[in-house]
Amino acid sequence: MIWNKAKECMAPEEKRKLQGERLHKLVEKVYHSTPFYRQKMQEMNVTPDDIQSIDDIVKLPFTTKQDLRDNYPYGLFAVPMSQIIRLHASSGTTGSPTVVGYTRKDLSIWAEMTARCLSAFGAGQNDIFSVAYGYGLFTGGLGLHYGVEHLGATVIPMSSGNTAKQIQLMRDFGATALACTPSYALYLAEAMEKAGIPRNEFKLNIGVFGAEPWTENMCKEIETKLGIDAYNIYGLSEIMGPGVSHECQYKDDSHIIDDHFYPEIISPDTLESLPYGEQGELVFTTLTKEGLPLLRYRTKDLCTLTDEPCRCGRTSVRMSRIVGRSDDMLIIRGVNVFPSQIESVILEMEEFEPHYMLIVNRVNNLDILEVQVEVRDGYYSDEITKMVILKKKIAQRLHSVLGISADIKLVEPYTIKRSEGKAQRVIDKRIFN
Ligand code: DLL
Repeated sequence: MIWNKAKECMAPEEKRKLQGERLHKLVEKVYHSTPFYRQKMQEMNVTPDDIQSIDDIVKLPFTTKQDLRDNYPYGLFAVPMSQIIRLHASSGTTGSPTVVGYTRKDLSIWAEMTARCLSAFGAGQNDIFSVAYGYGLFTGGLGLHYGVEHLGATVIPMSSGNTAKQIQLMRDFGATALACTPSYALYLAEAMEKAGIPRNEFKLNIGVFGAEPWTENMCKEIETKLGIDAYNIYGLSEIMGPGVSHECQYKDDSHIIDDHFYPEIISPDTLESLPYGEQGELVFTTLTKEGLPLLRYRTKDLCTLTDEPCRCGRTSVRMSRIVGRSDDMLIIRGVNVFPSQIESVILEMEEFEPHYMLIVNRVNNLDILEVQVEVRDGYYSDEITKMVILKKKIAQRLHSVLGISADIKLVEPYTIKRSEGKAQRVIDKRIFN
C-alpha cells in the first residue's frame, strides 16, 4: 500500500519544484543559524539567493562525519536546545561519537517516513511487529518503534539480545513482522530451528531488515528459512535513522524518500557529481530537517541511483543495495566499527606491539570479529594463566570502546606479516555483492 500518495507518486517535475523550494528555505535557515555553514558558504562565495532550484545544489558545500565530530556535540544544530526533544548518537572513531538532535517536527516526519516504508512492505494496522533492533542511542529500535505506532500496527519493543525470549514472545504474541539486522534474522532462524518449534506456530510473514550491507542471496536465504517476505530498509543516523529508503513489493532497488532527503551520487575521489547509473558515493541533503539539517552529507556508502519509473507507481529516485564503503568503516552485527578504534586500544597498552590483523567473518550467520595482536617481547610468556589474563584485559577494553565483543588471538612477537606498502590490516571474509 502507498501511505502518502500525494508525495510518493508526485509527478517528477512537481517534485523537483518542491525540492527546490525546500532547498532554498533550508539554505536560508542554515546560513543564518549555523555559523559553520555560513562560513563555508562565504568561503565559496555563495549566498542563499544563489539557490533557486534543486539544480543549484551543486553550488553548496559538502558535510562530512568529521565536520560533525569537529563540532561535537551540538555545534551544527540549527535550533536552540530548548527545541530539541531527542538525541541519538552513532559510534565514532577514536574520539567522540556523532550526536544527532531532533525537534518535535523532525520526530513526527521520521515516524511518517518509517510508516511509509512499512506500508510499502505490505504491513498495516493488523500487524504485530517484534522490533529487535537495539533501543537506545542507536536509531534502529526507536526509529522503527515510532514508525510502527504511526502505521497503527502493534509494536513489541523487544530490543536486541536474549534470543530465546525473542523467539518465545514472537510465538506467544503472534508477531507477524520482525525488524532486526539481516544477520540477526538468520541467527534467529537457526535458533528457532534448534529449539524445534514448528514454523506453523509462528505467524511471521514480513521482515524489515537493514543497518548493515546484505545481498540478494542472503535475502533469499532468510526468506526461505523464516518463511517470510524480507525487505530492505536503509538509513543513517546523521540523516534521520532508518527510513531514508525502502524497497516496495517489486524489490527492484530501494525508493528514496526524496521529498525529504535529496540524493546525489559523487565520485569519492574528485567529488564531481556522477550521472544516474554510475556507481559512486551517496550524498544526502535533508530538505526538511530542523534540529540538525545537513547540506550534501557524504554517507561514504557506495551504490548507484536510478530514476526509471517503478511498477509500484512511486516516482522517487531509487538506490541499489550498498556495495561497499569509501572509508574503512566495518559494520559488525549492526554496530559501526572503525579499525582505528581498535588500533588506539592496542597502542594504549604497553603489553602489545602496534601490529595487528582484524579478521571479520560470518559464522552460523553471526558476524565474528577476530583481533590478532602481537604481544611485546618481555610480555610474551609460556605460562597460560599470564596469557589468559592479558587476553581478558584487552578483550574488556575493546568491548568498552566498540560495544561488541571480539575474539582475541595473542600471537608471538614478529609473527604478523609486515607490509612494505599500504598495510592491509583488515580481512573481511563476508561477501556483500
Ligand atoms: O544503521 C540506521 C538503520 C537502523 C538503518 C535500522 C536501517 C535499519 P547508523 O548506525 O548511523 O544508522 O549506520 C548507518 O549503516 O551509512 C550504511 O553504511 C549502513 N546501512 C544502514 N542500512 C543499510 C542497508 C543505521 N539497508 C550506516 N544496507 C549506513 C546496507 C546499510 N547498509
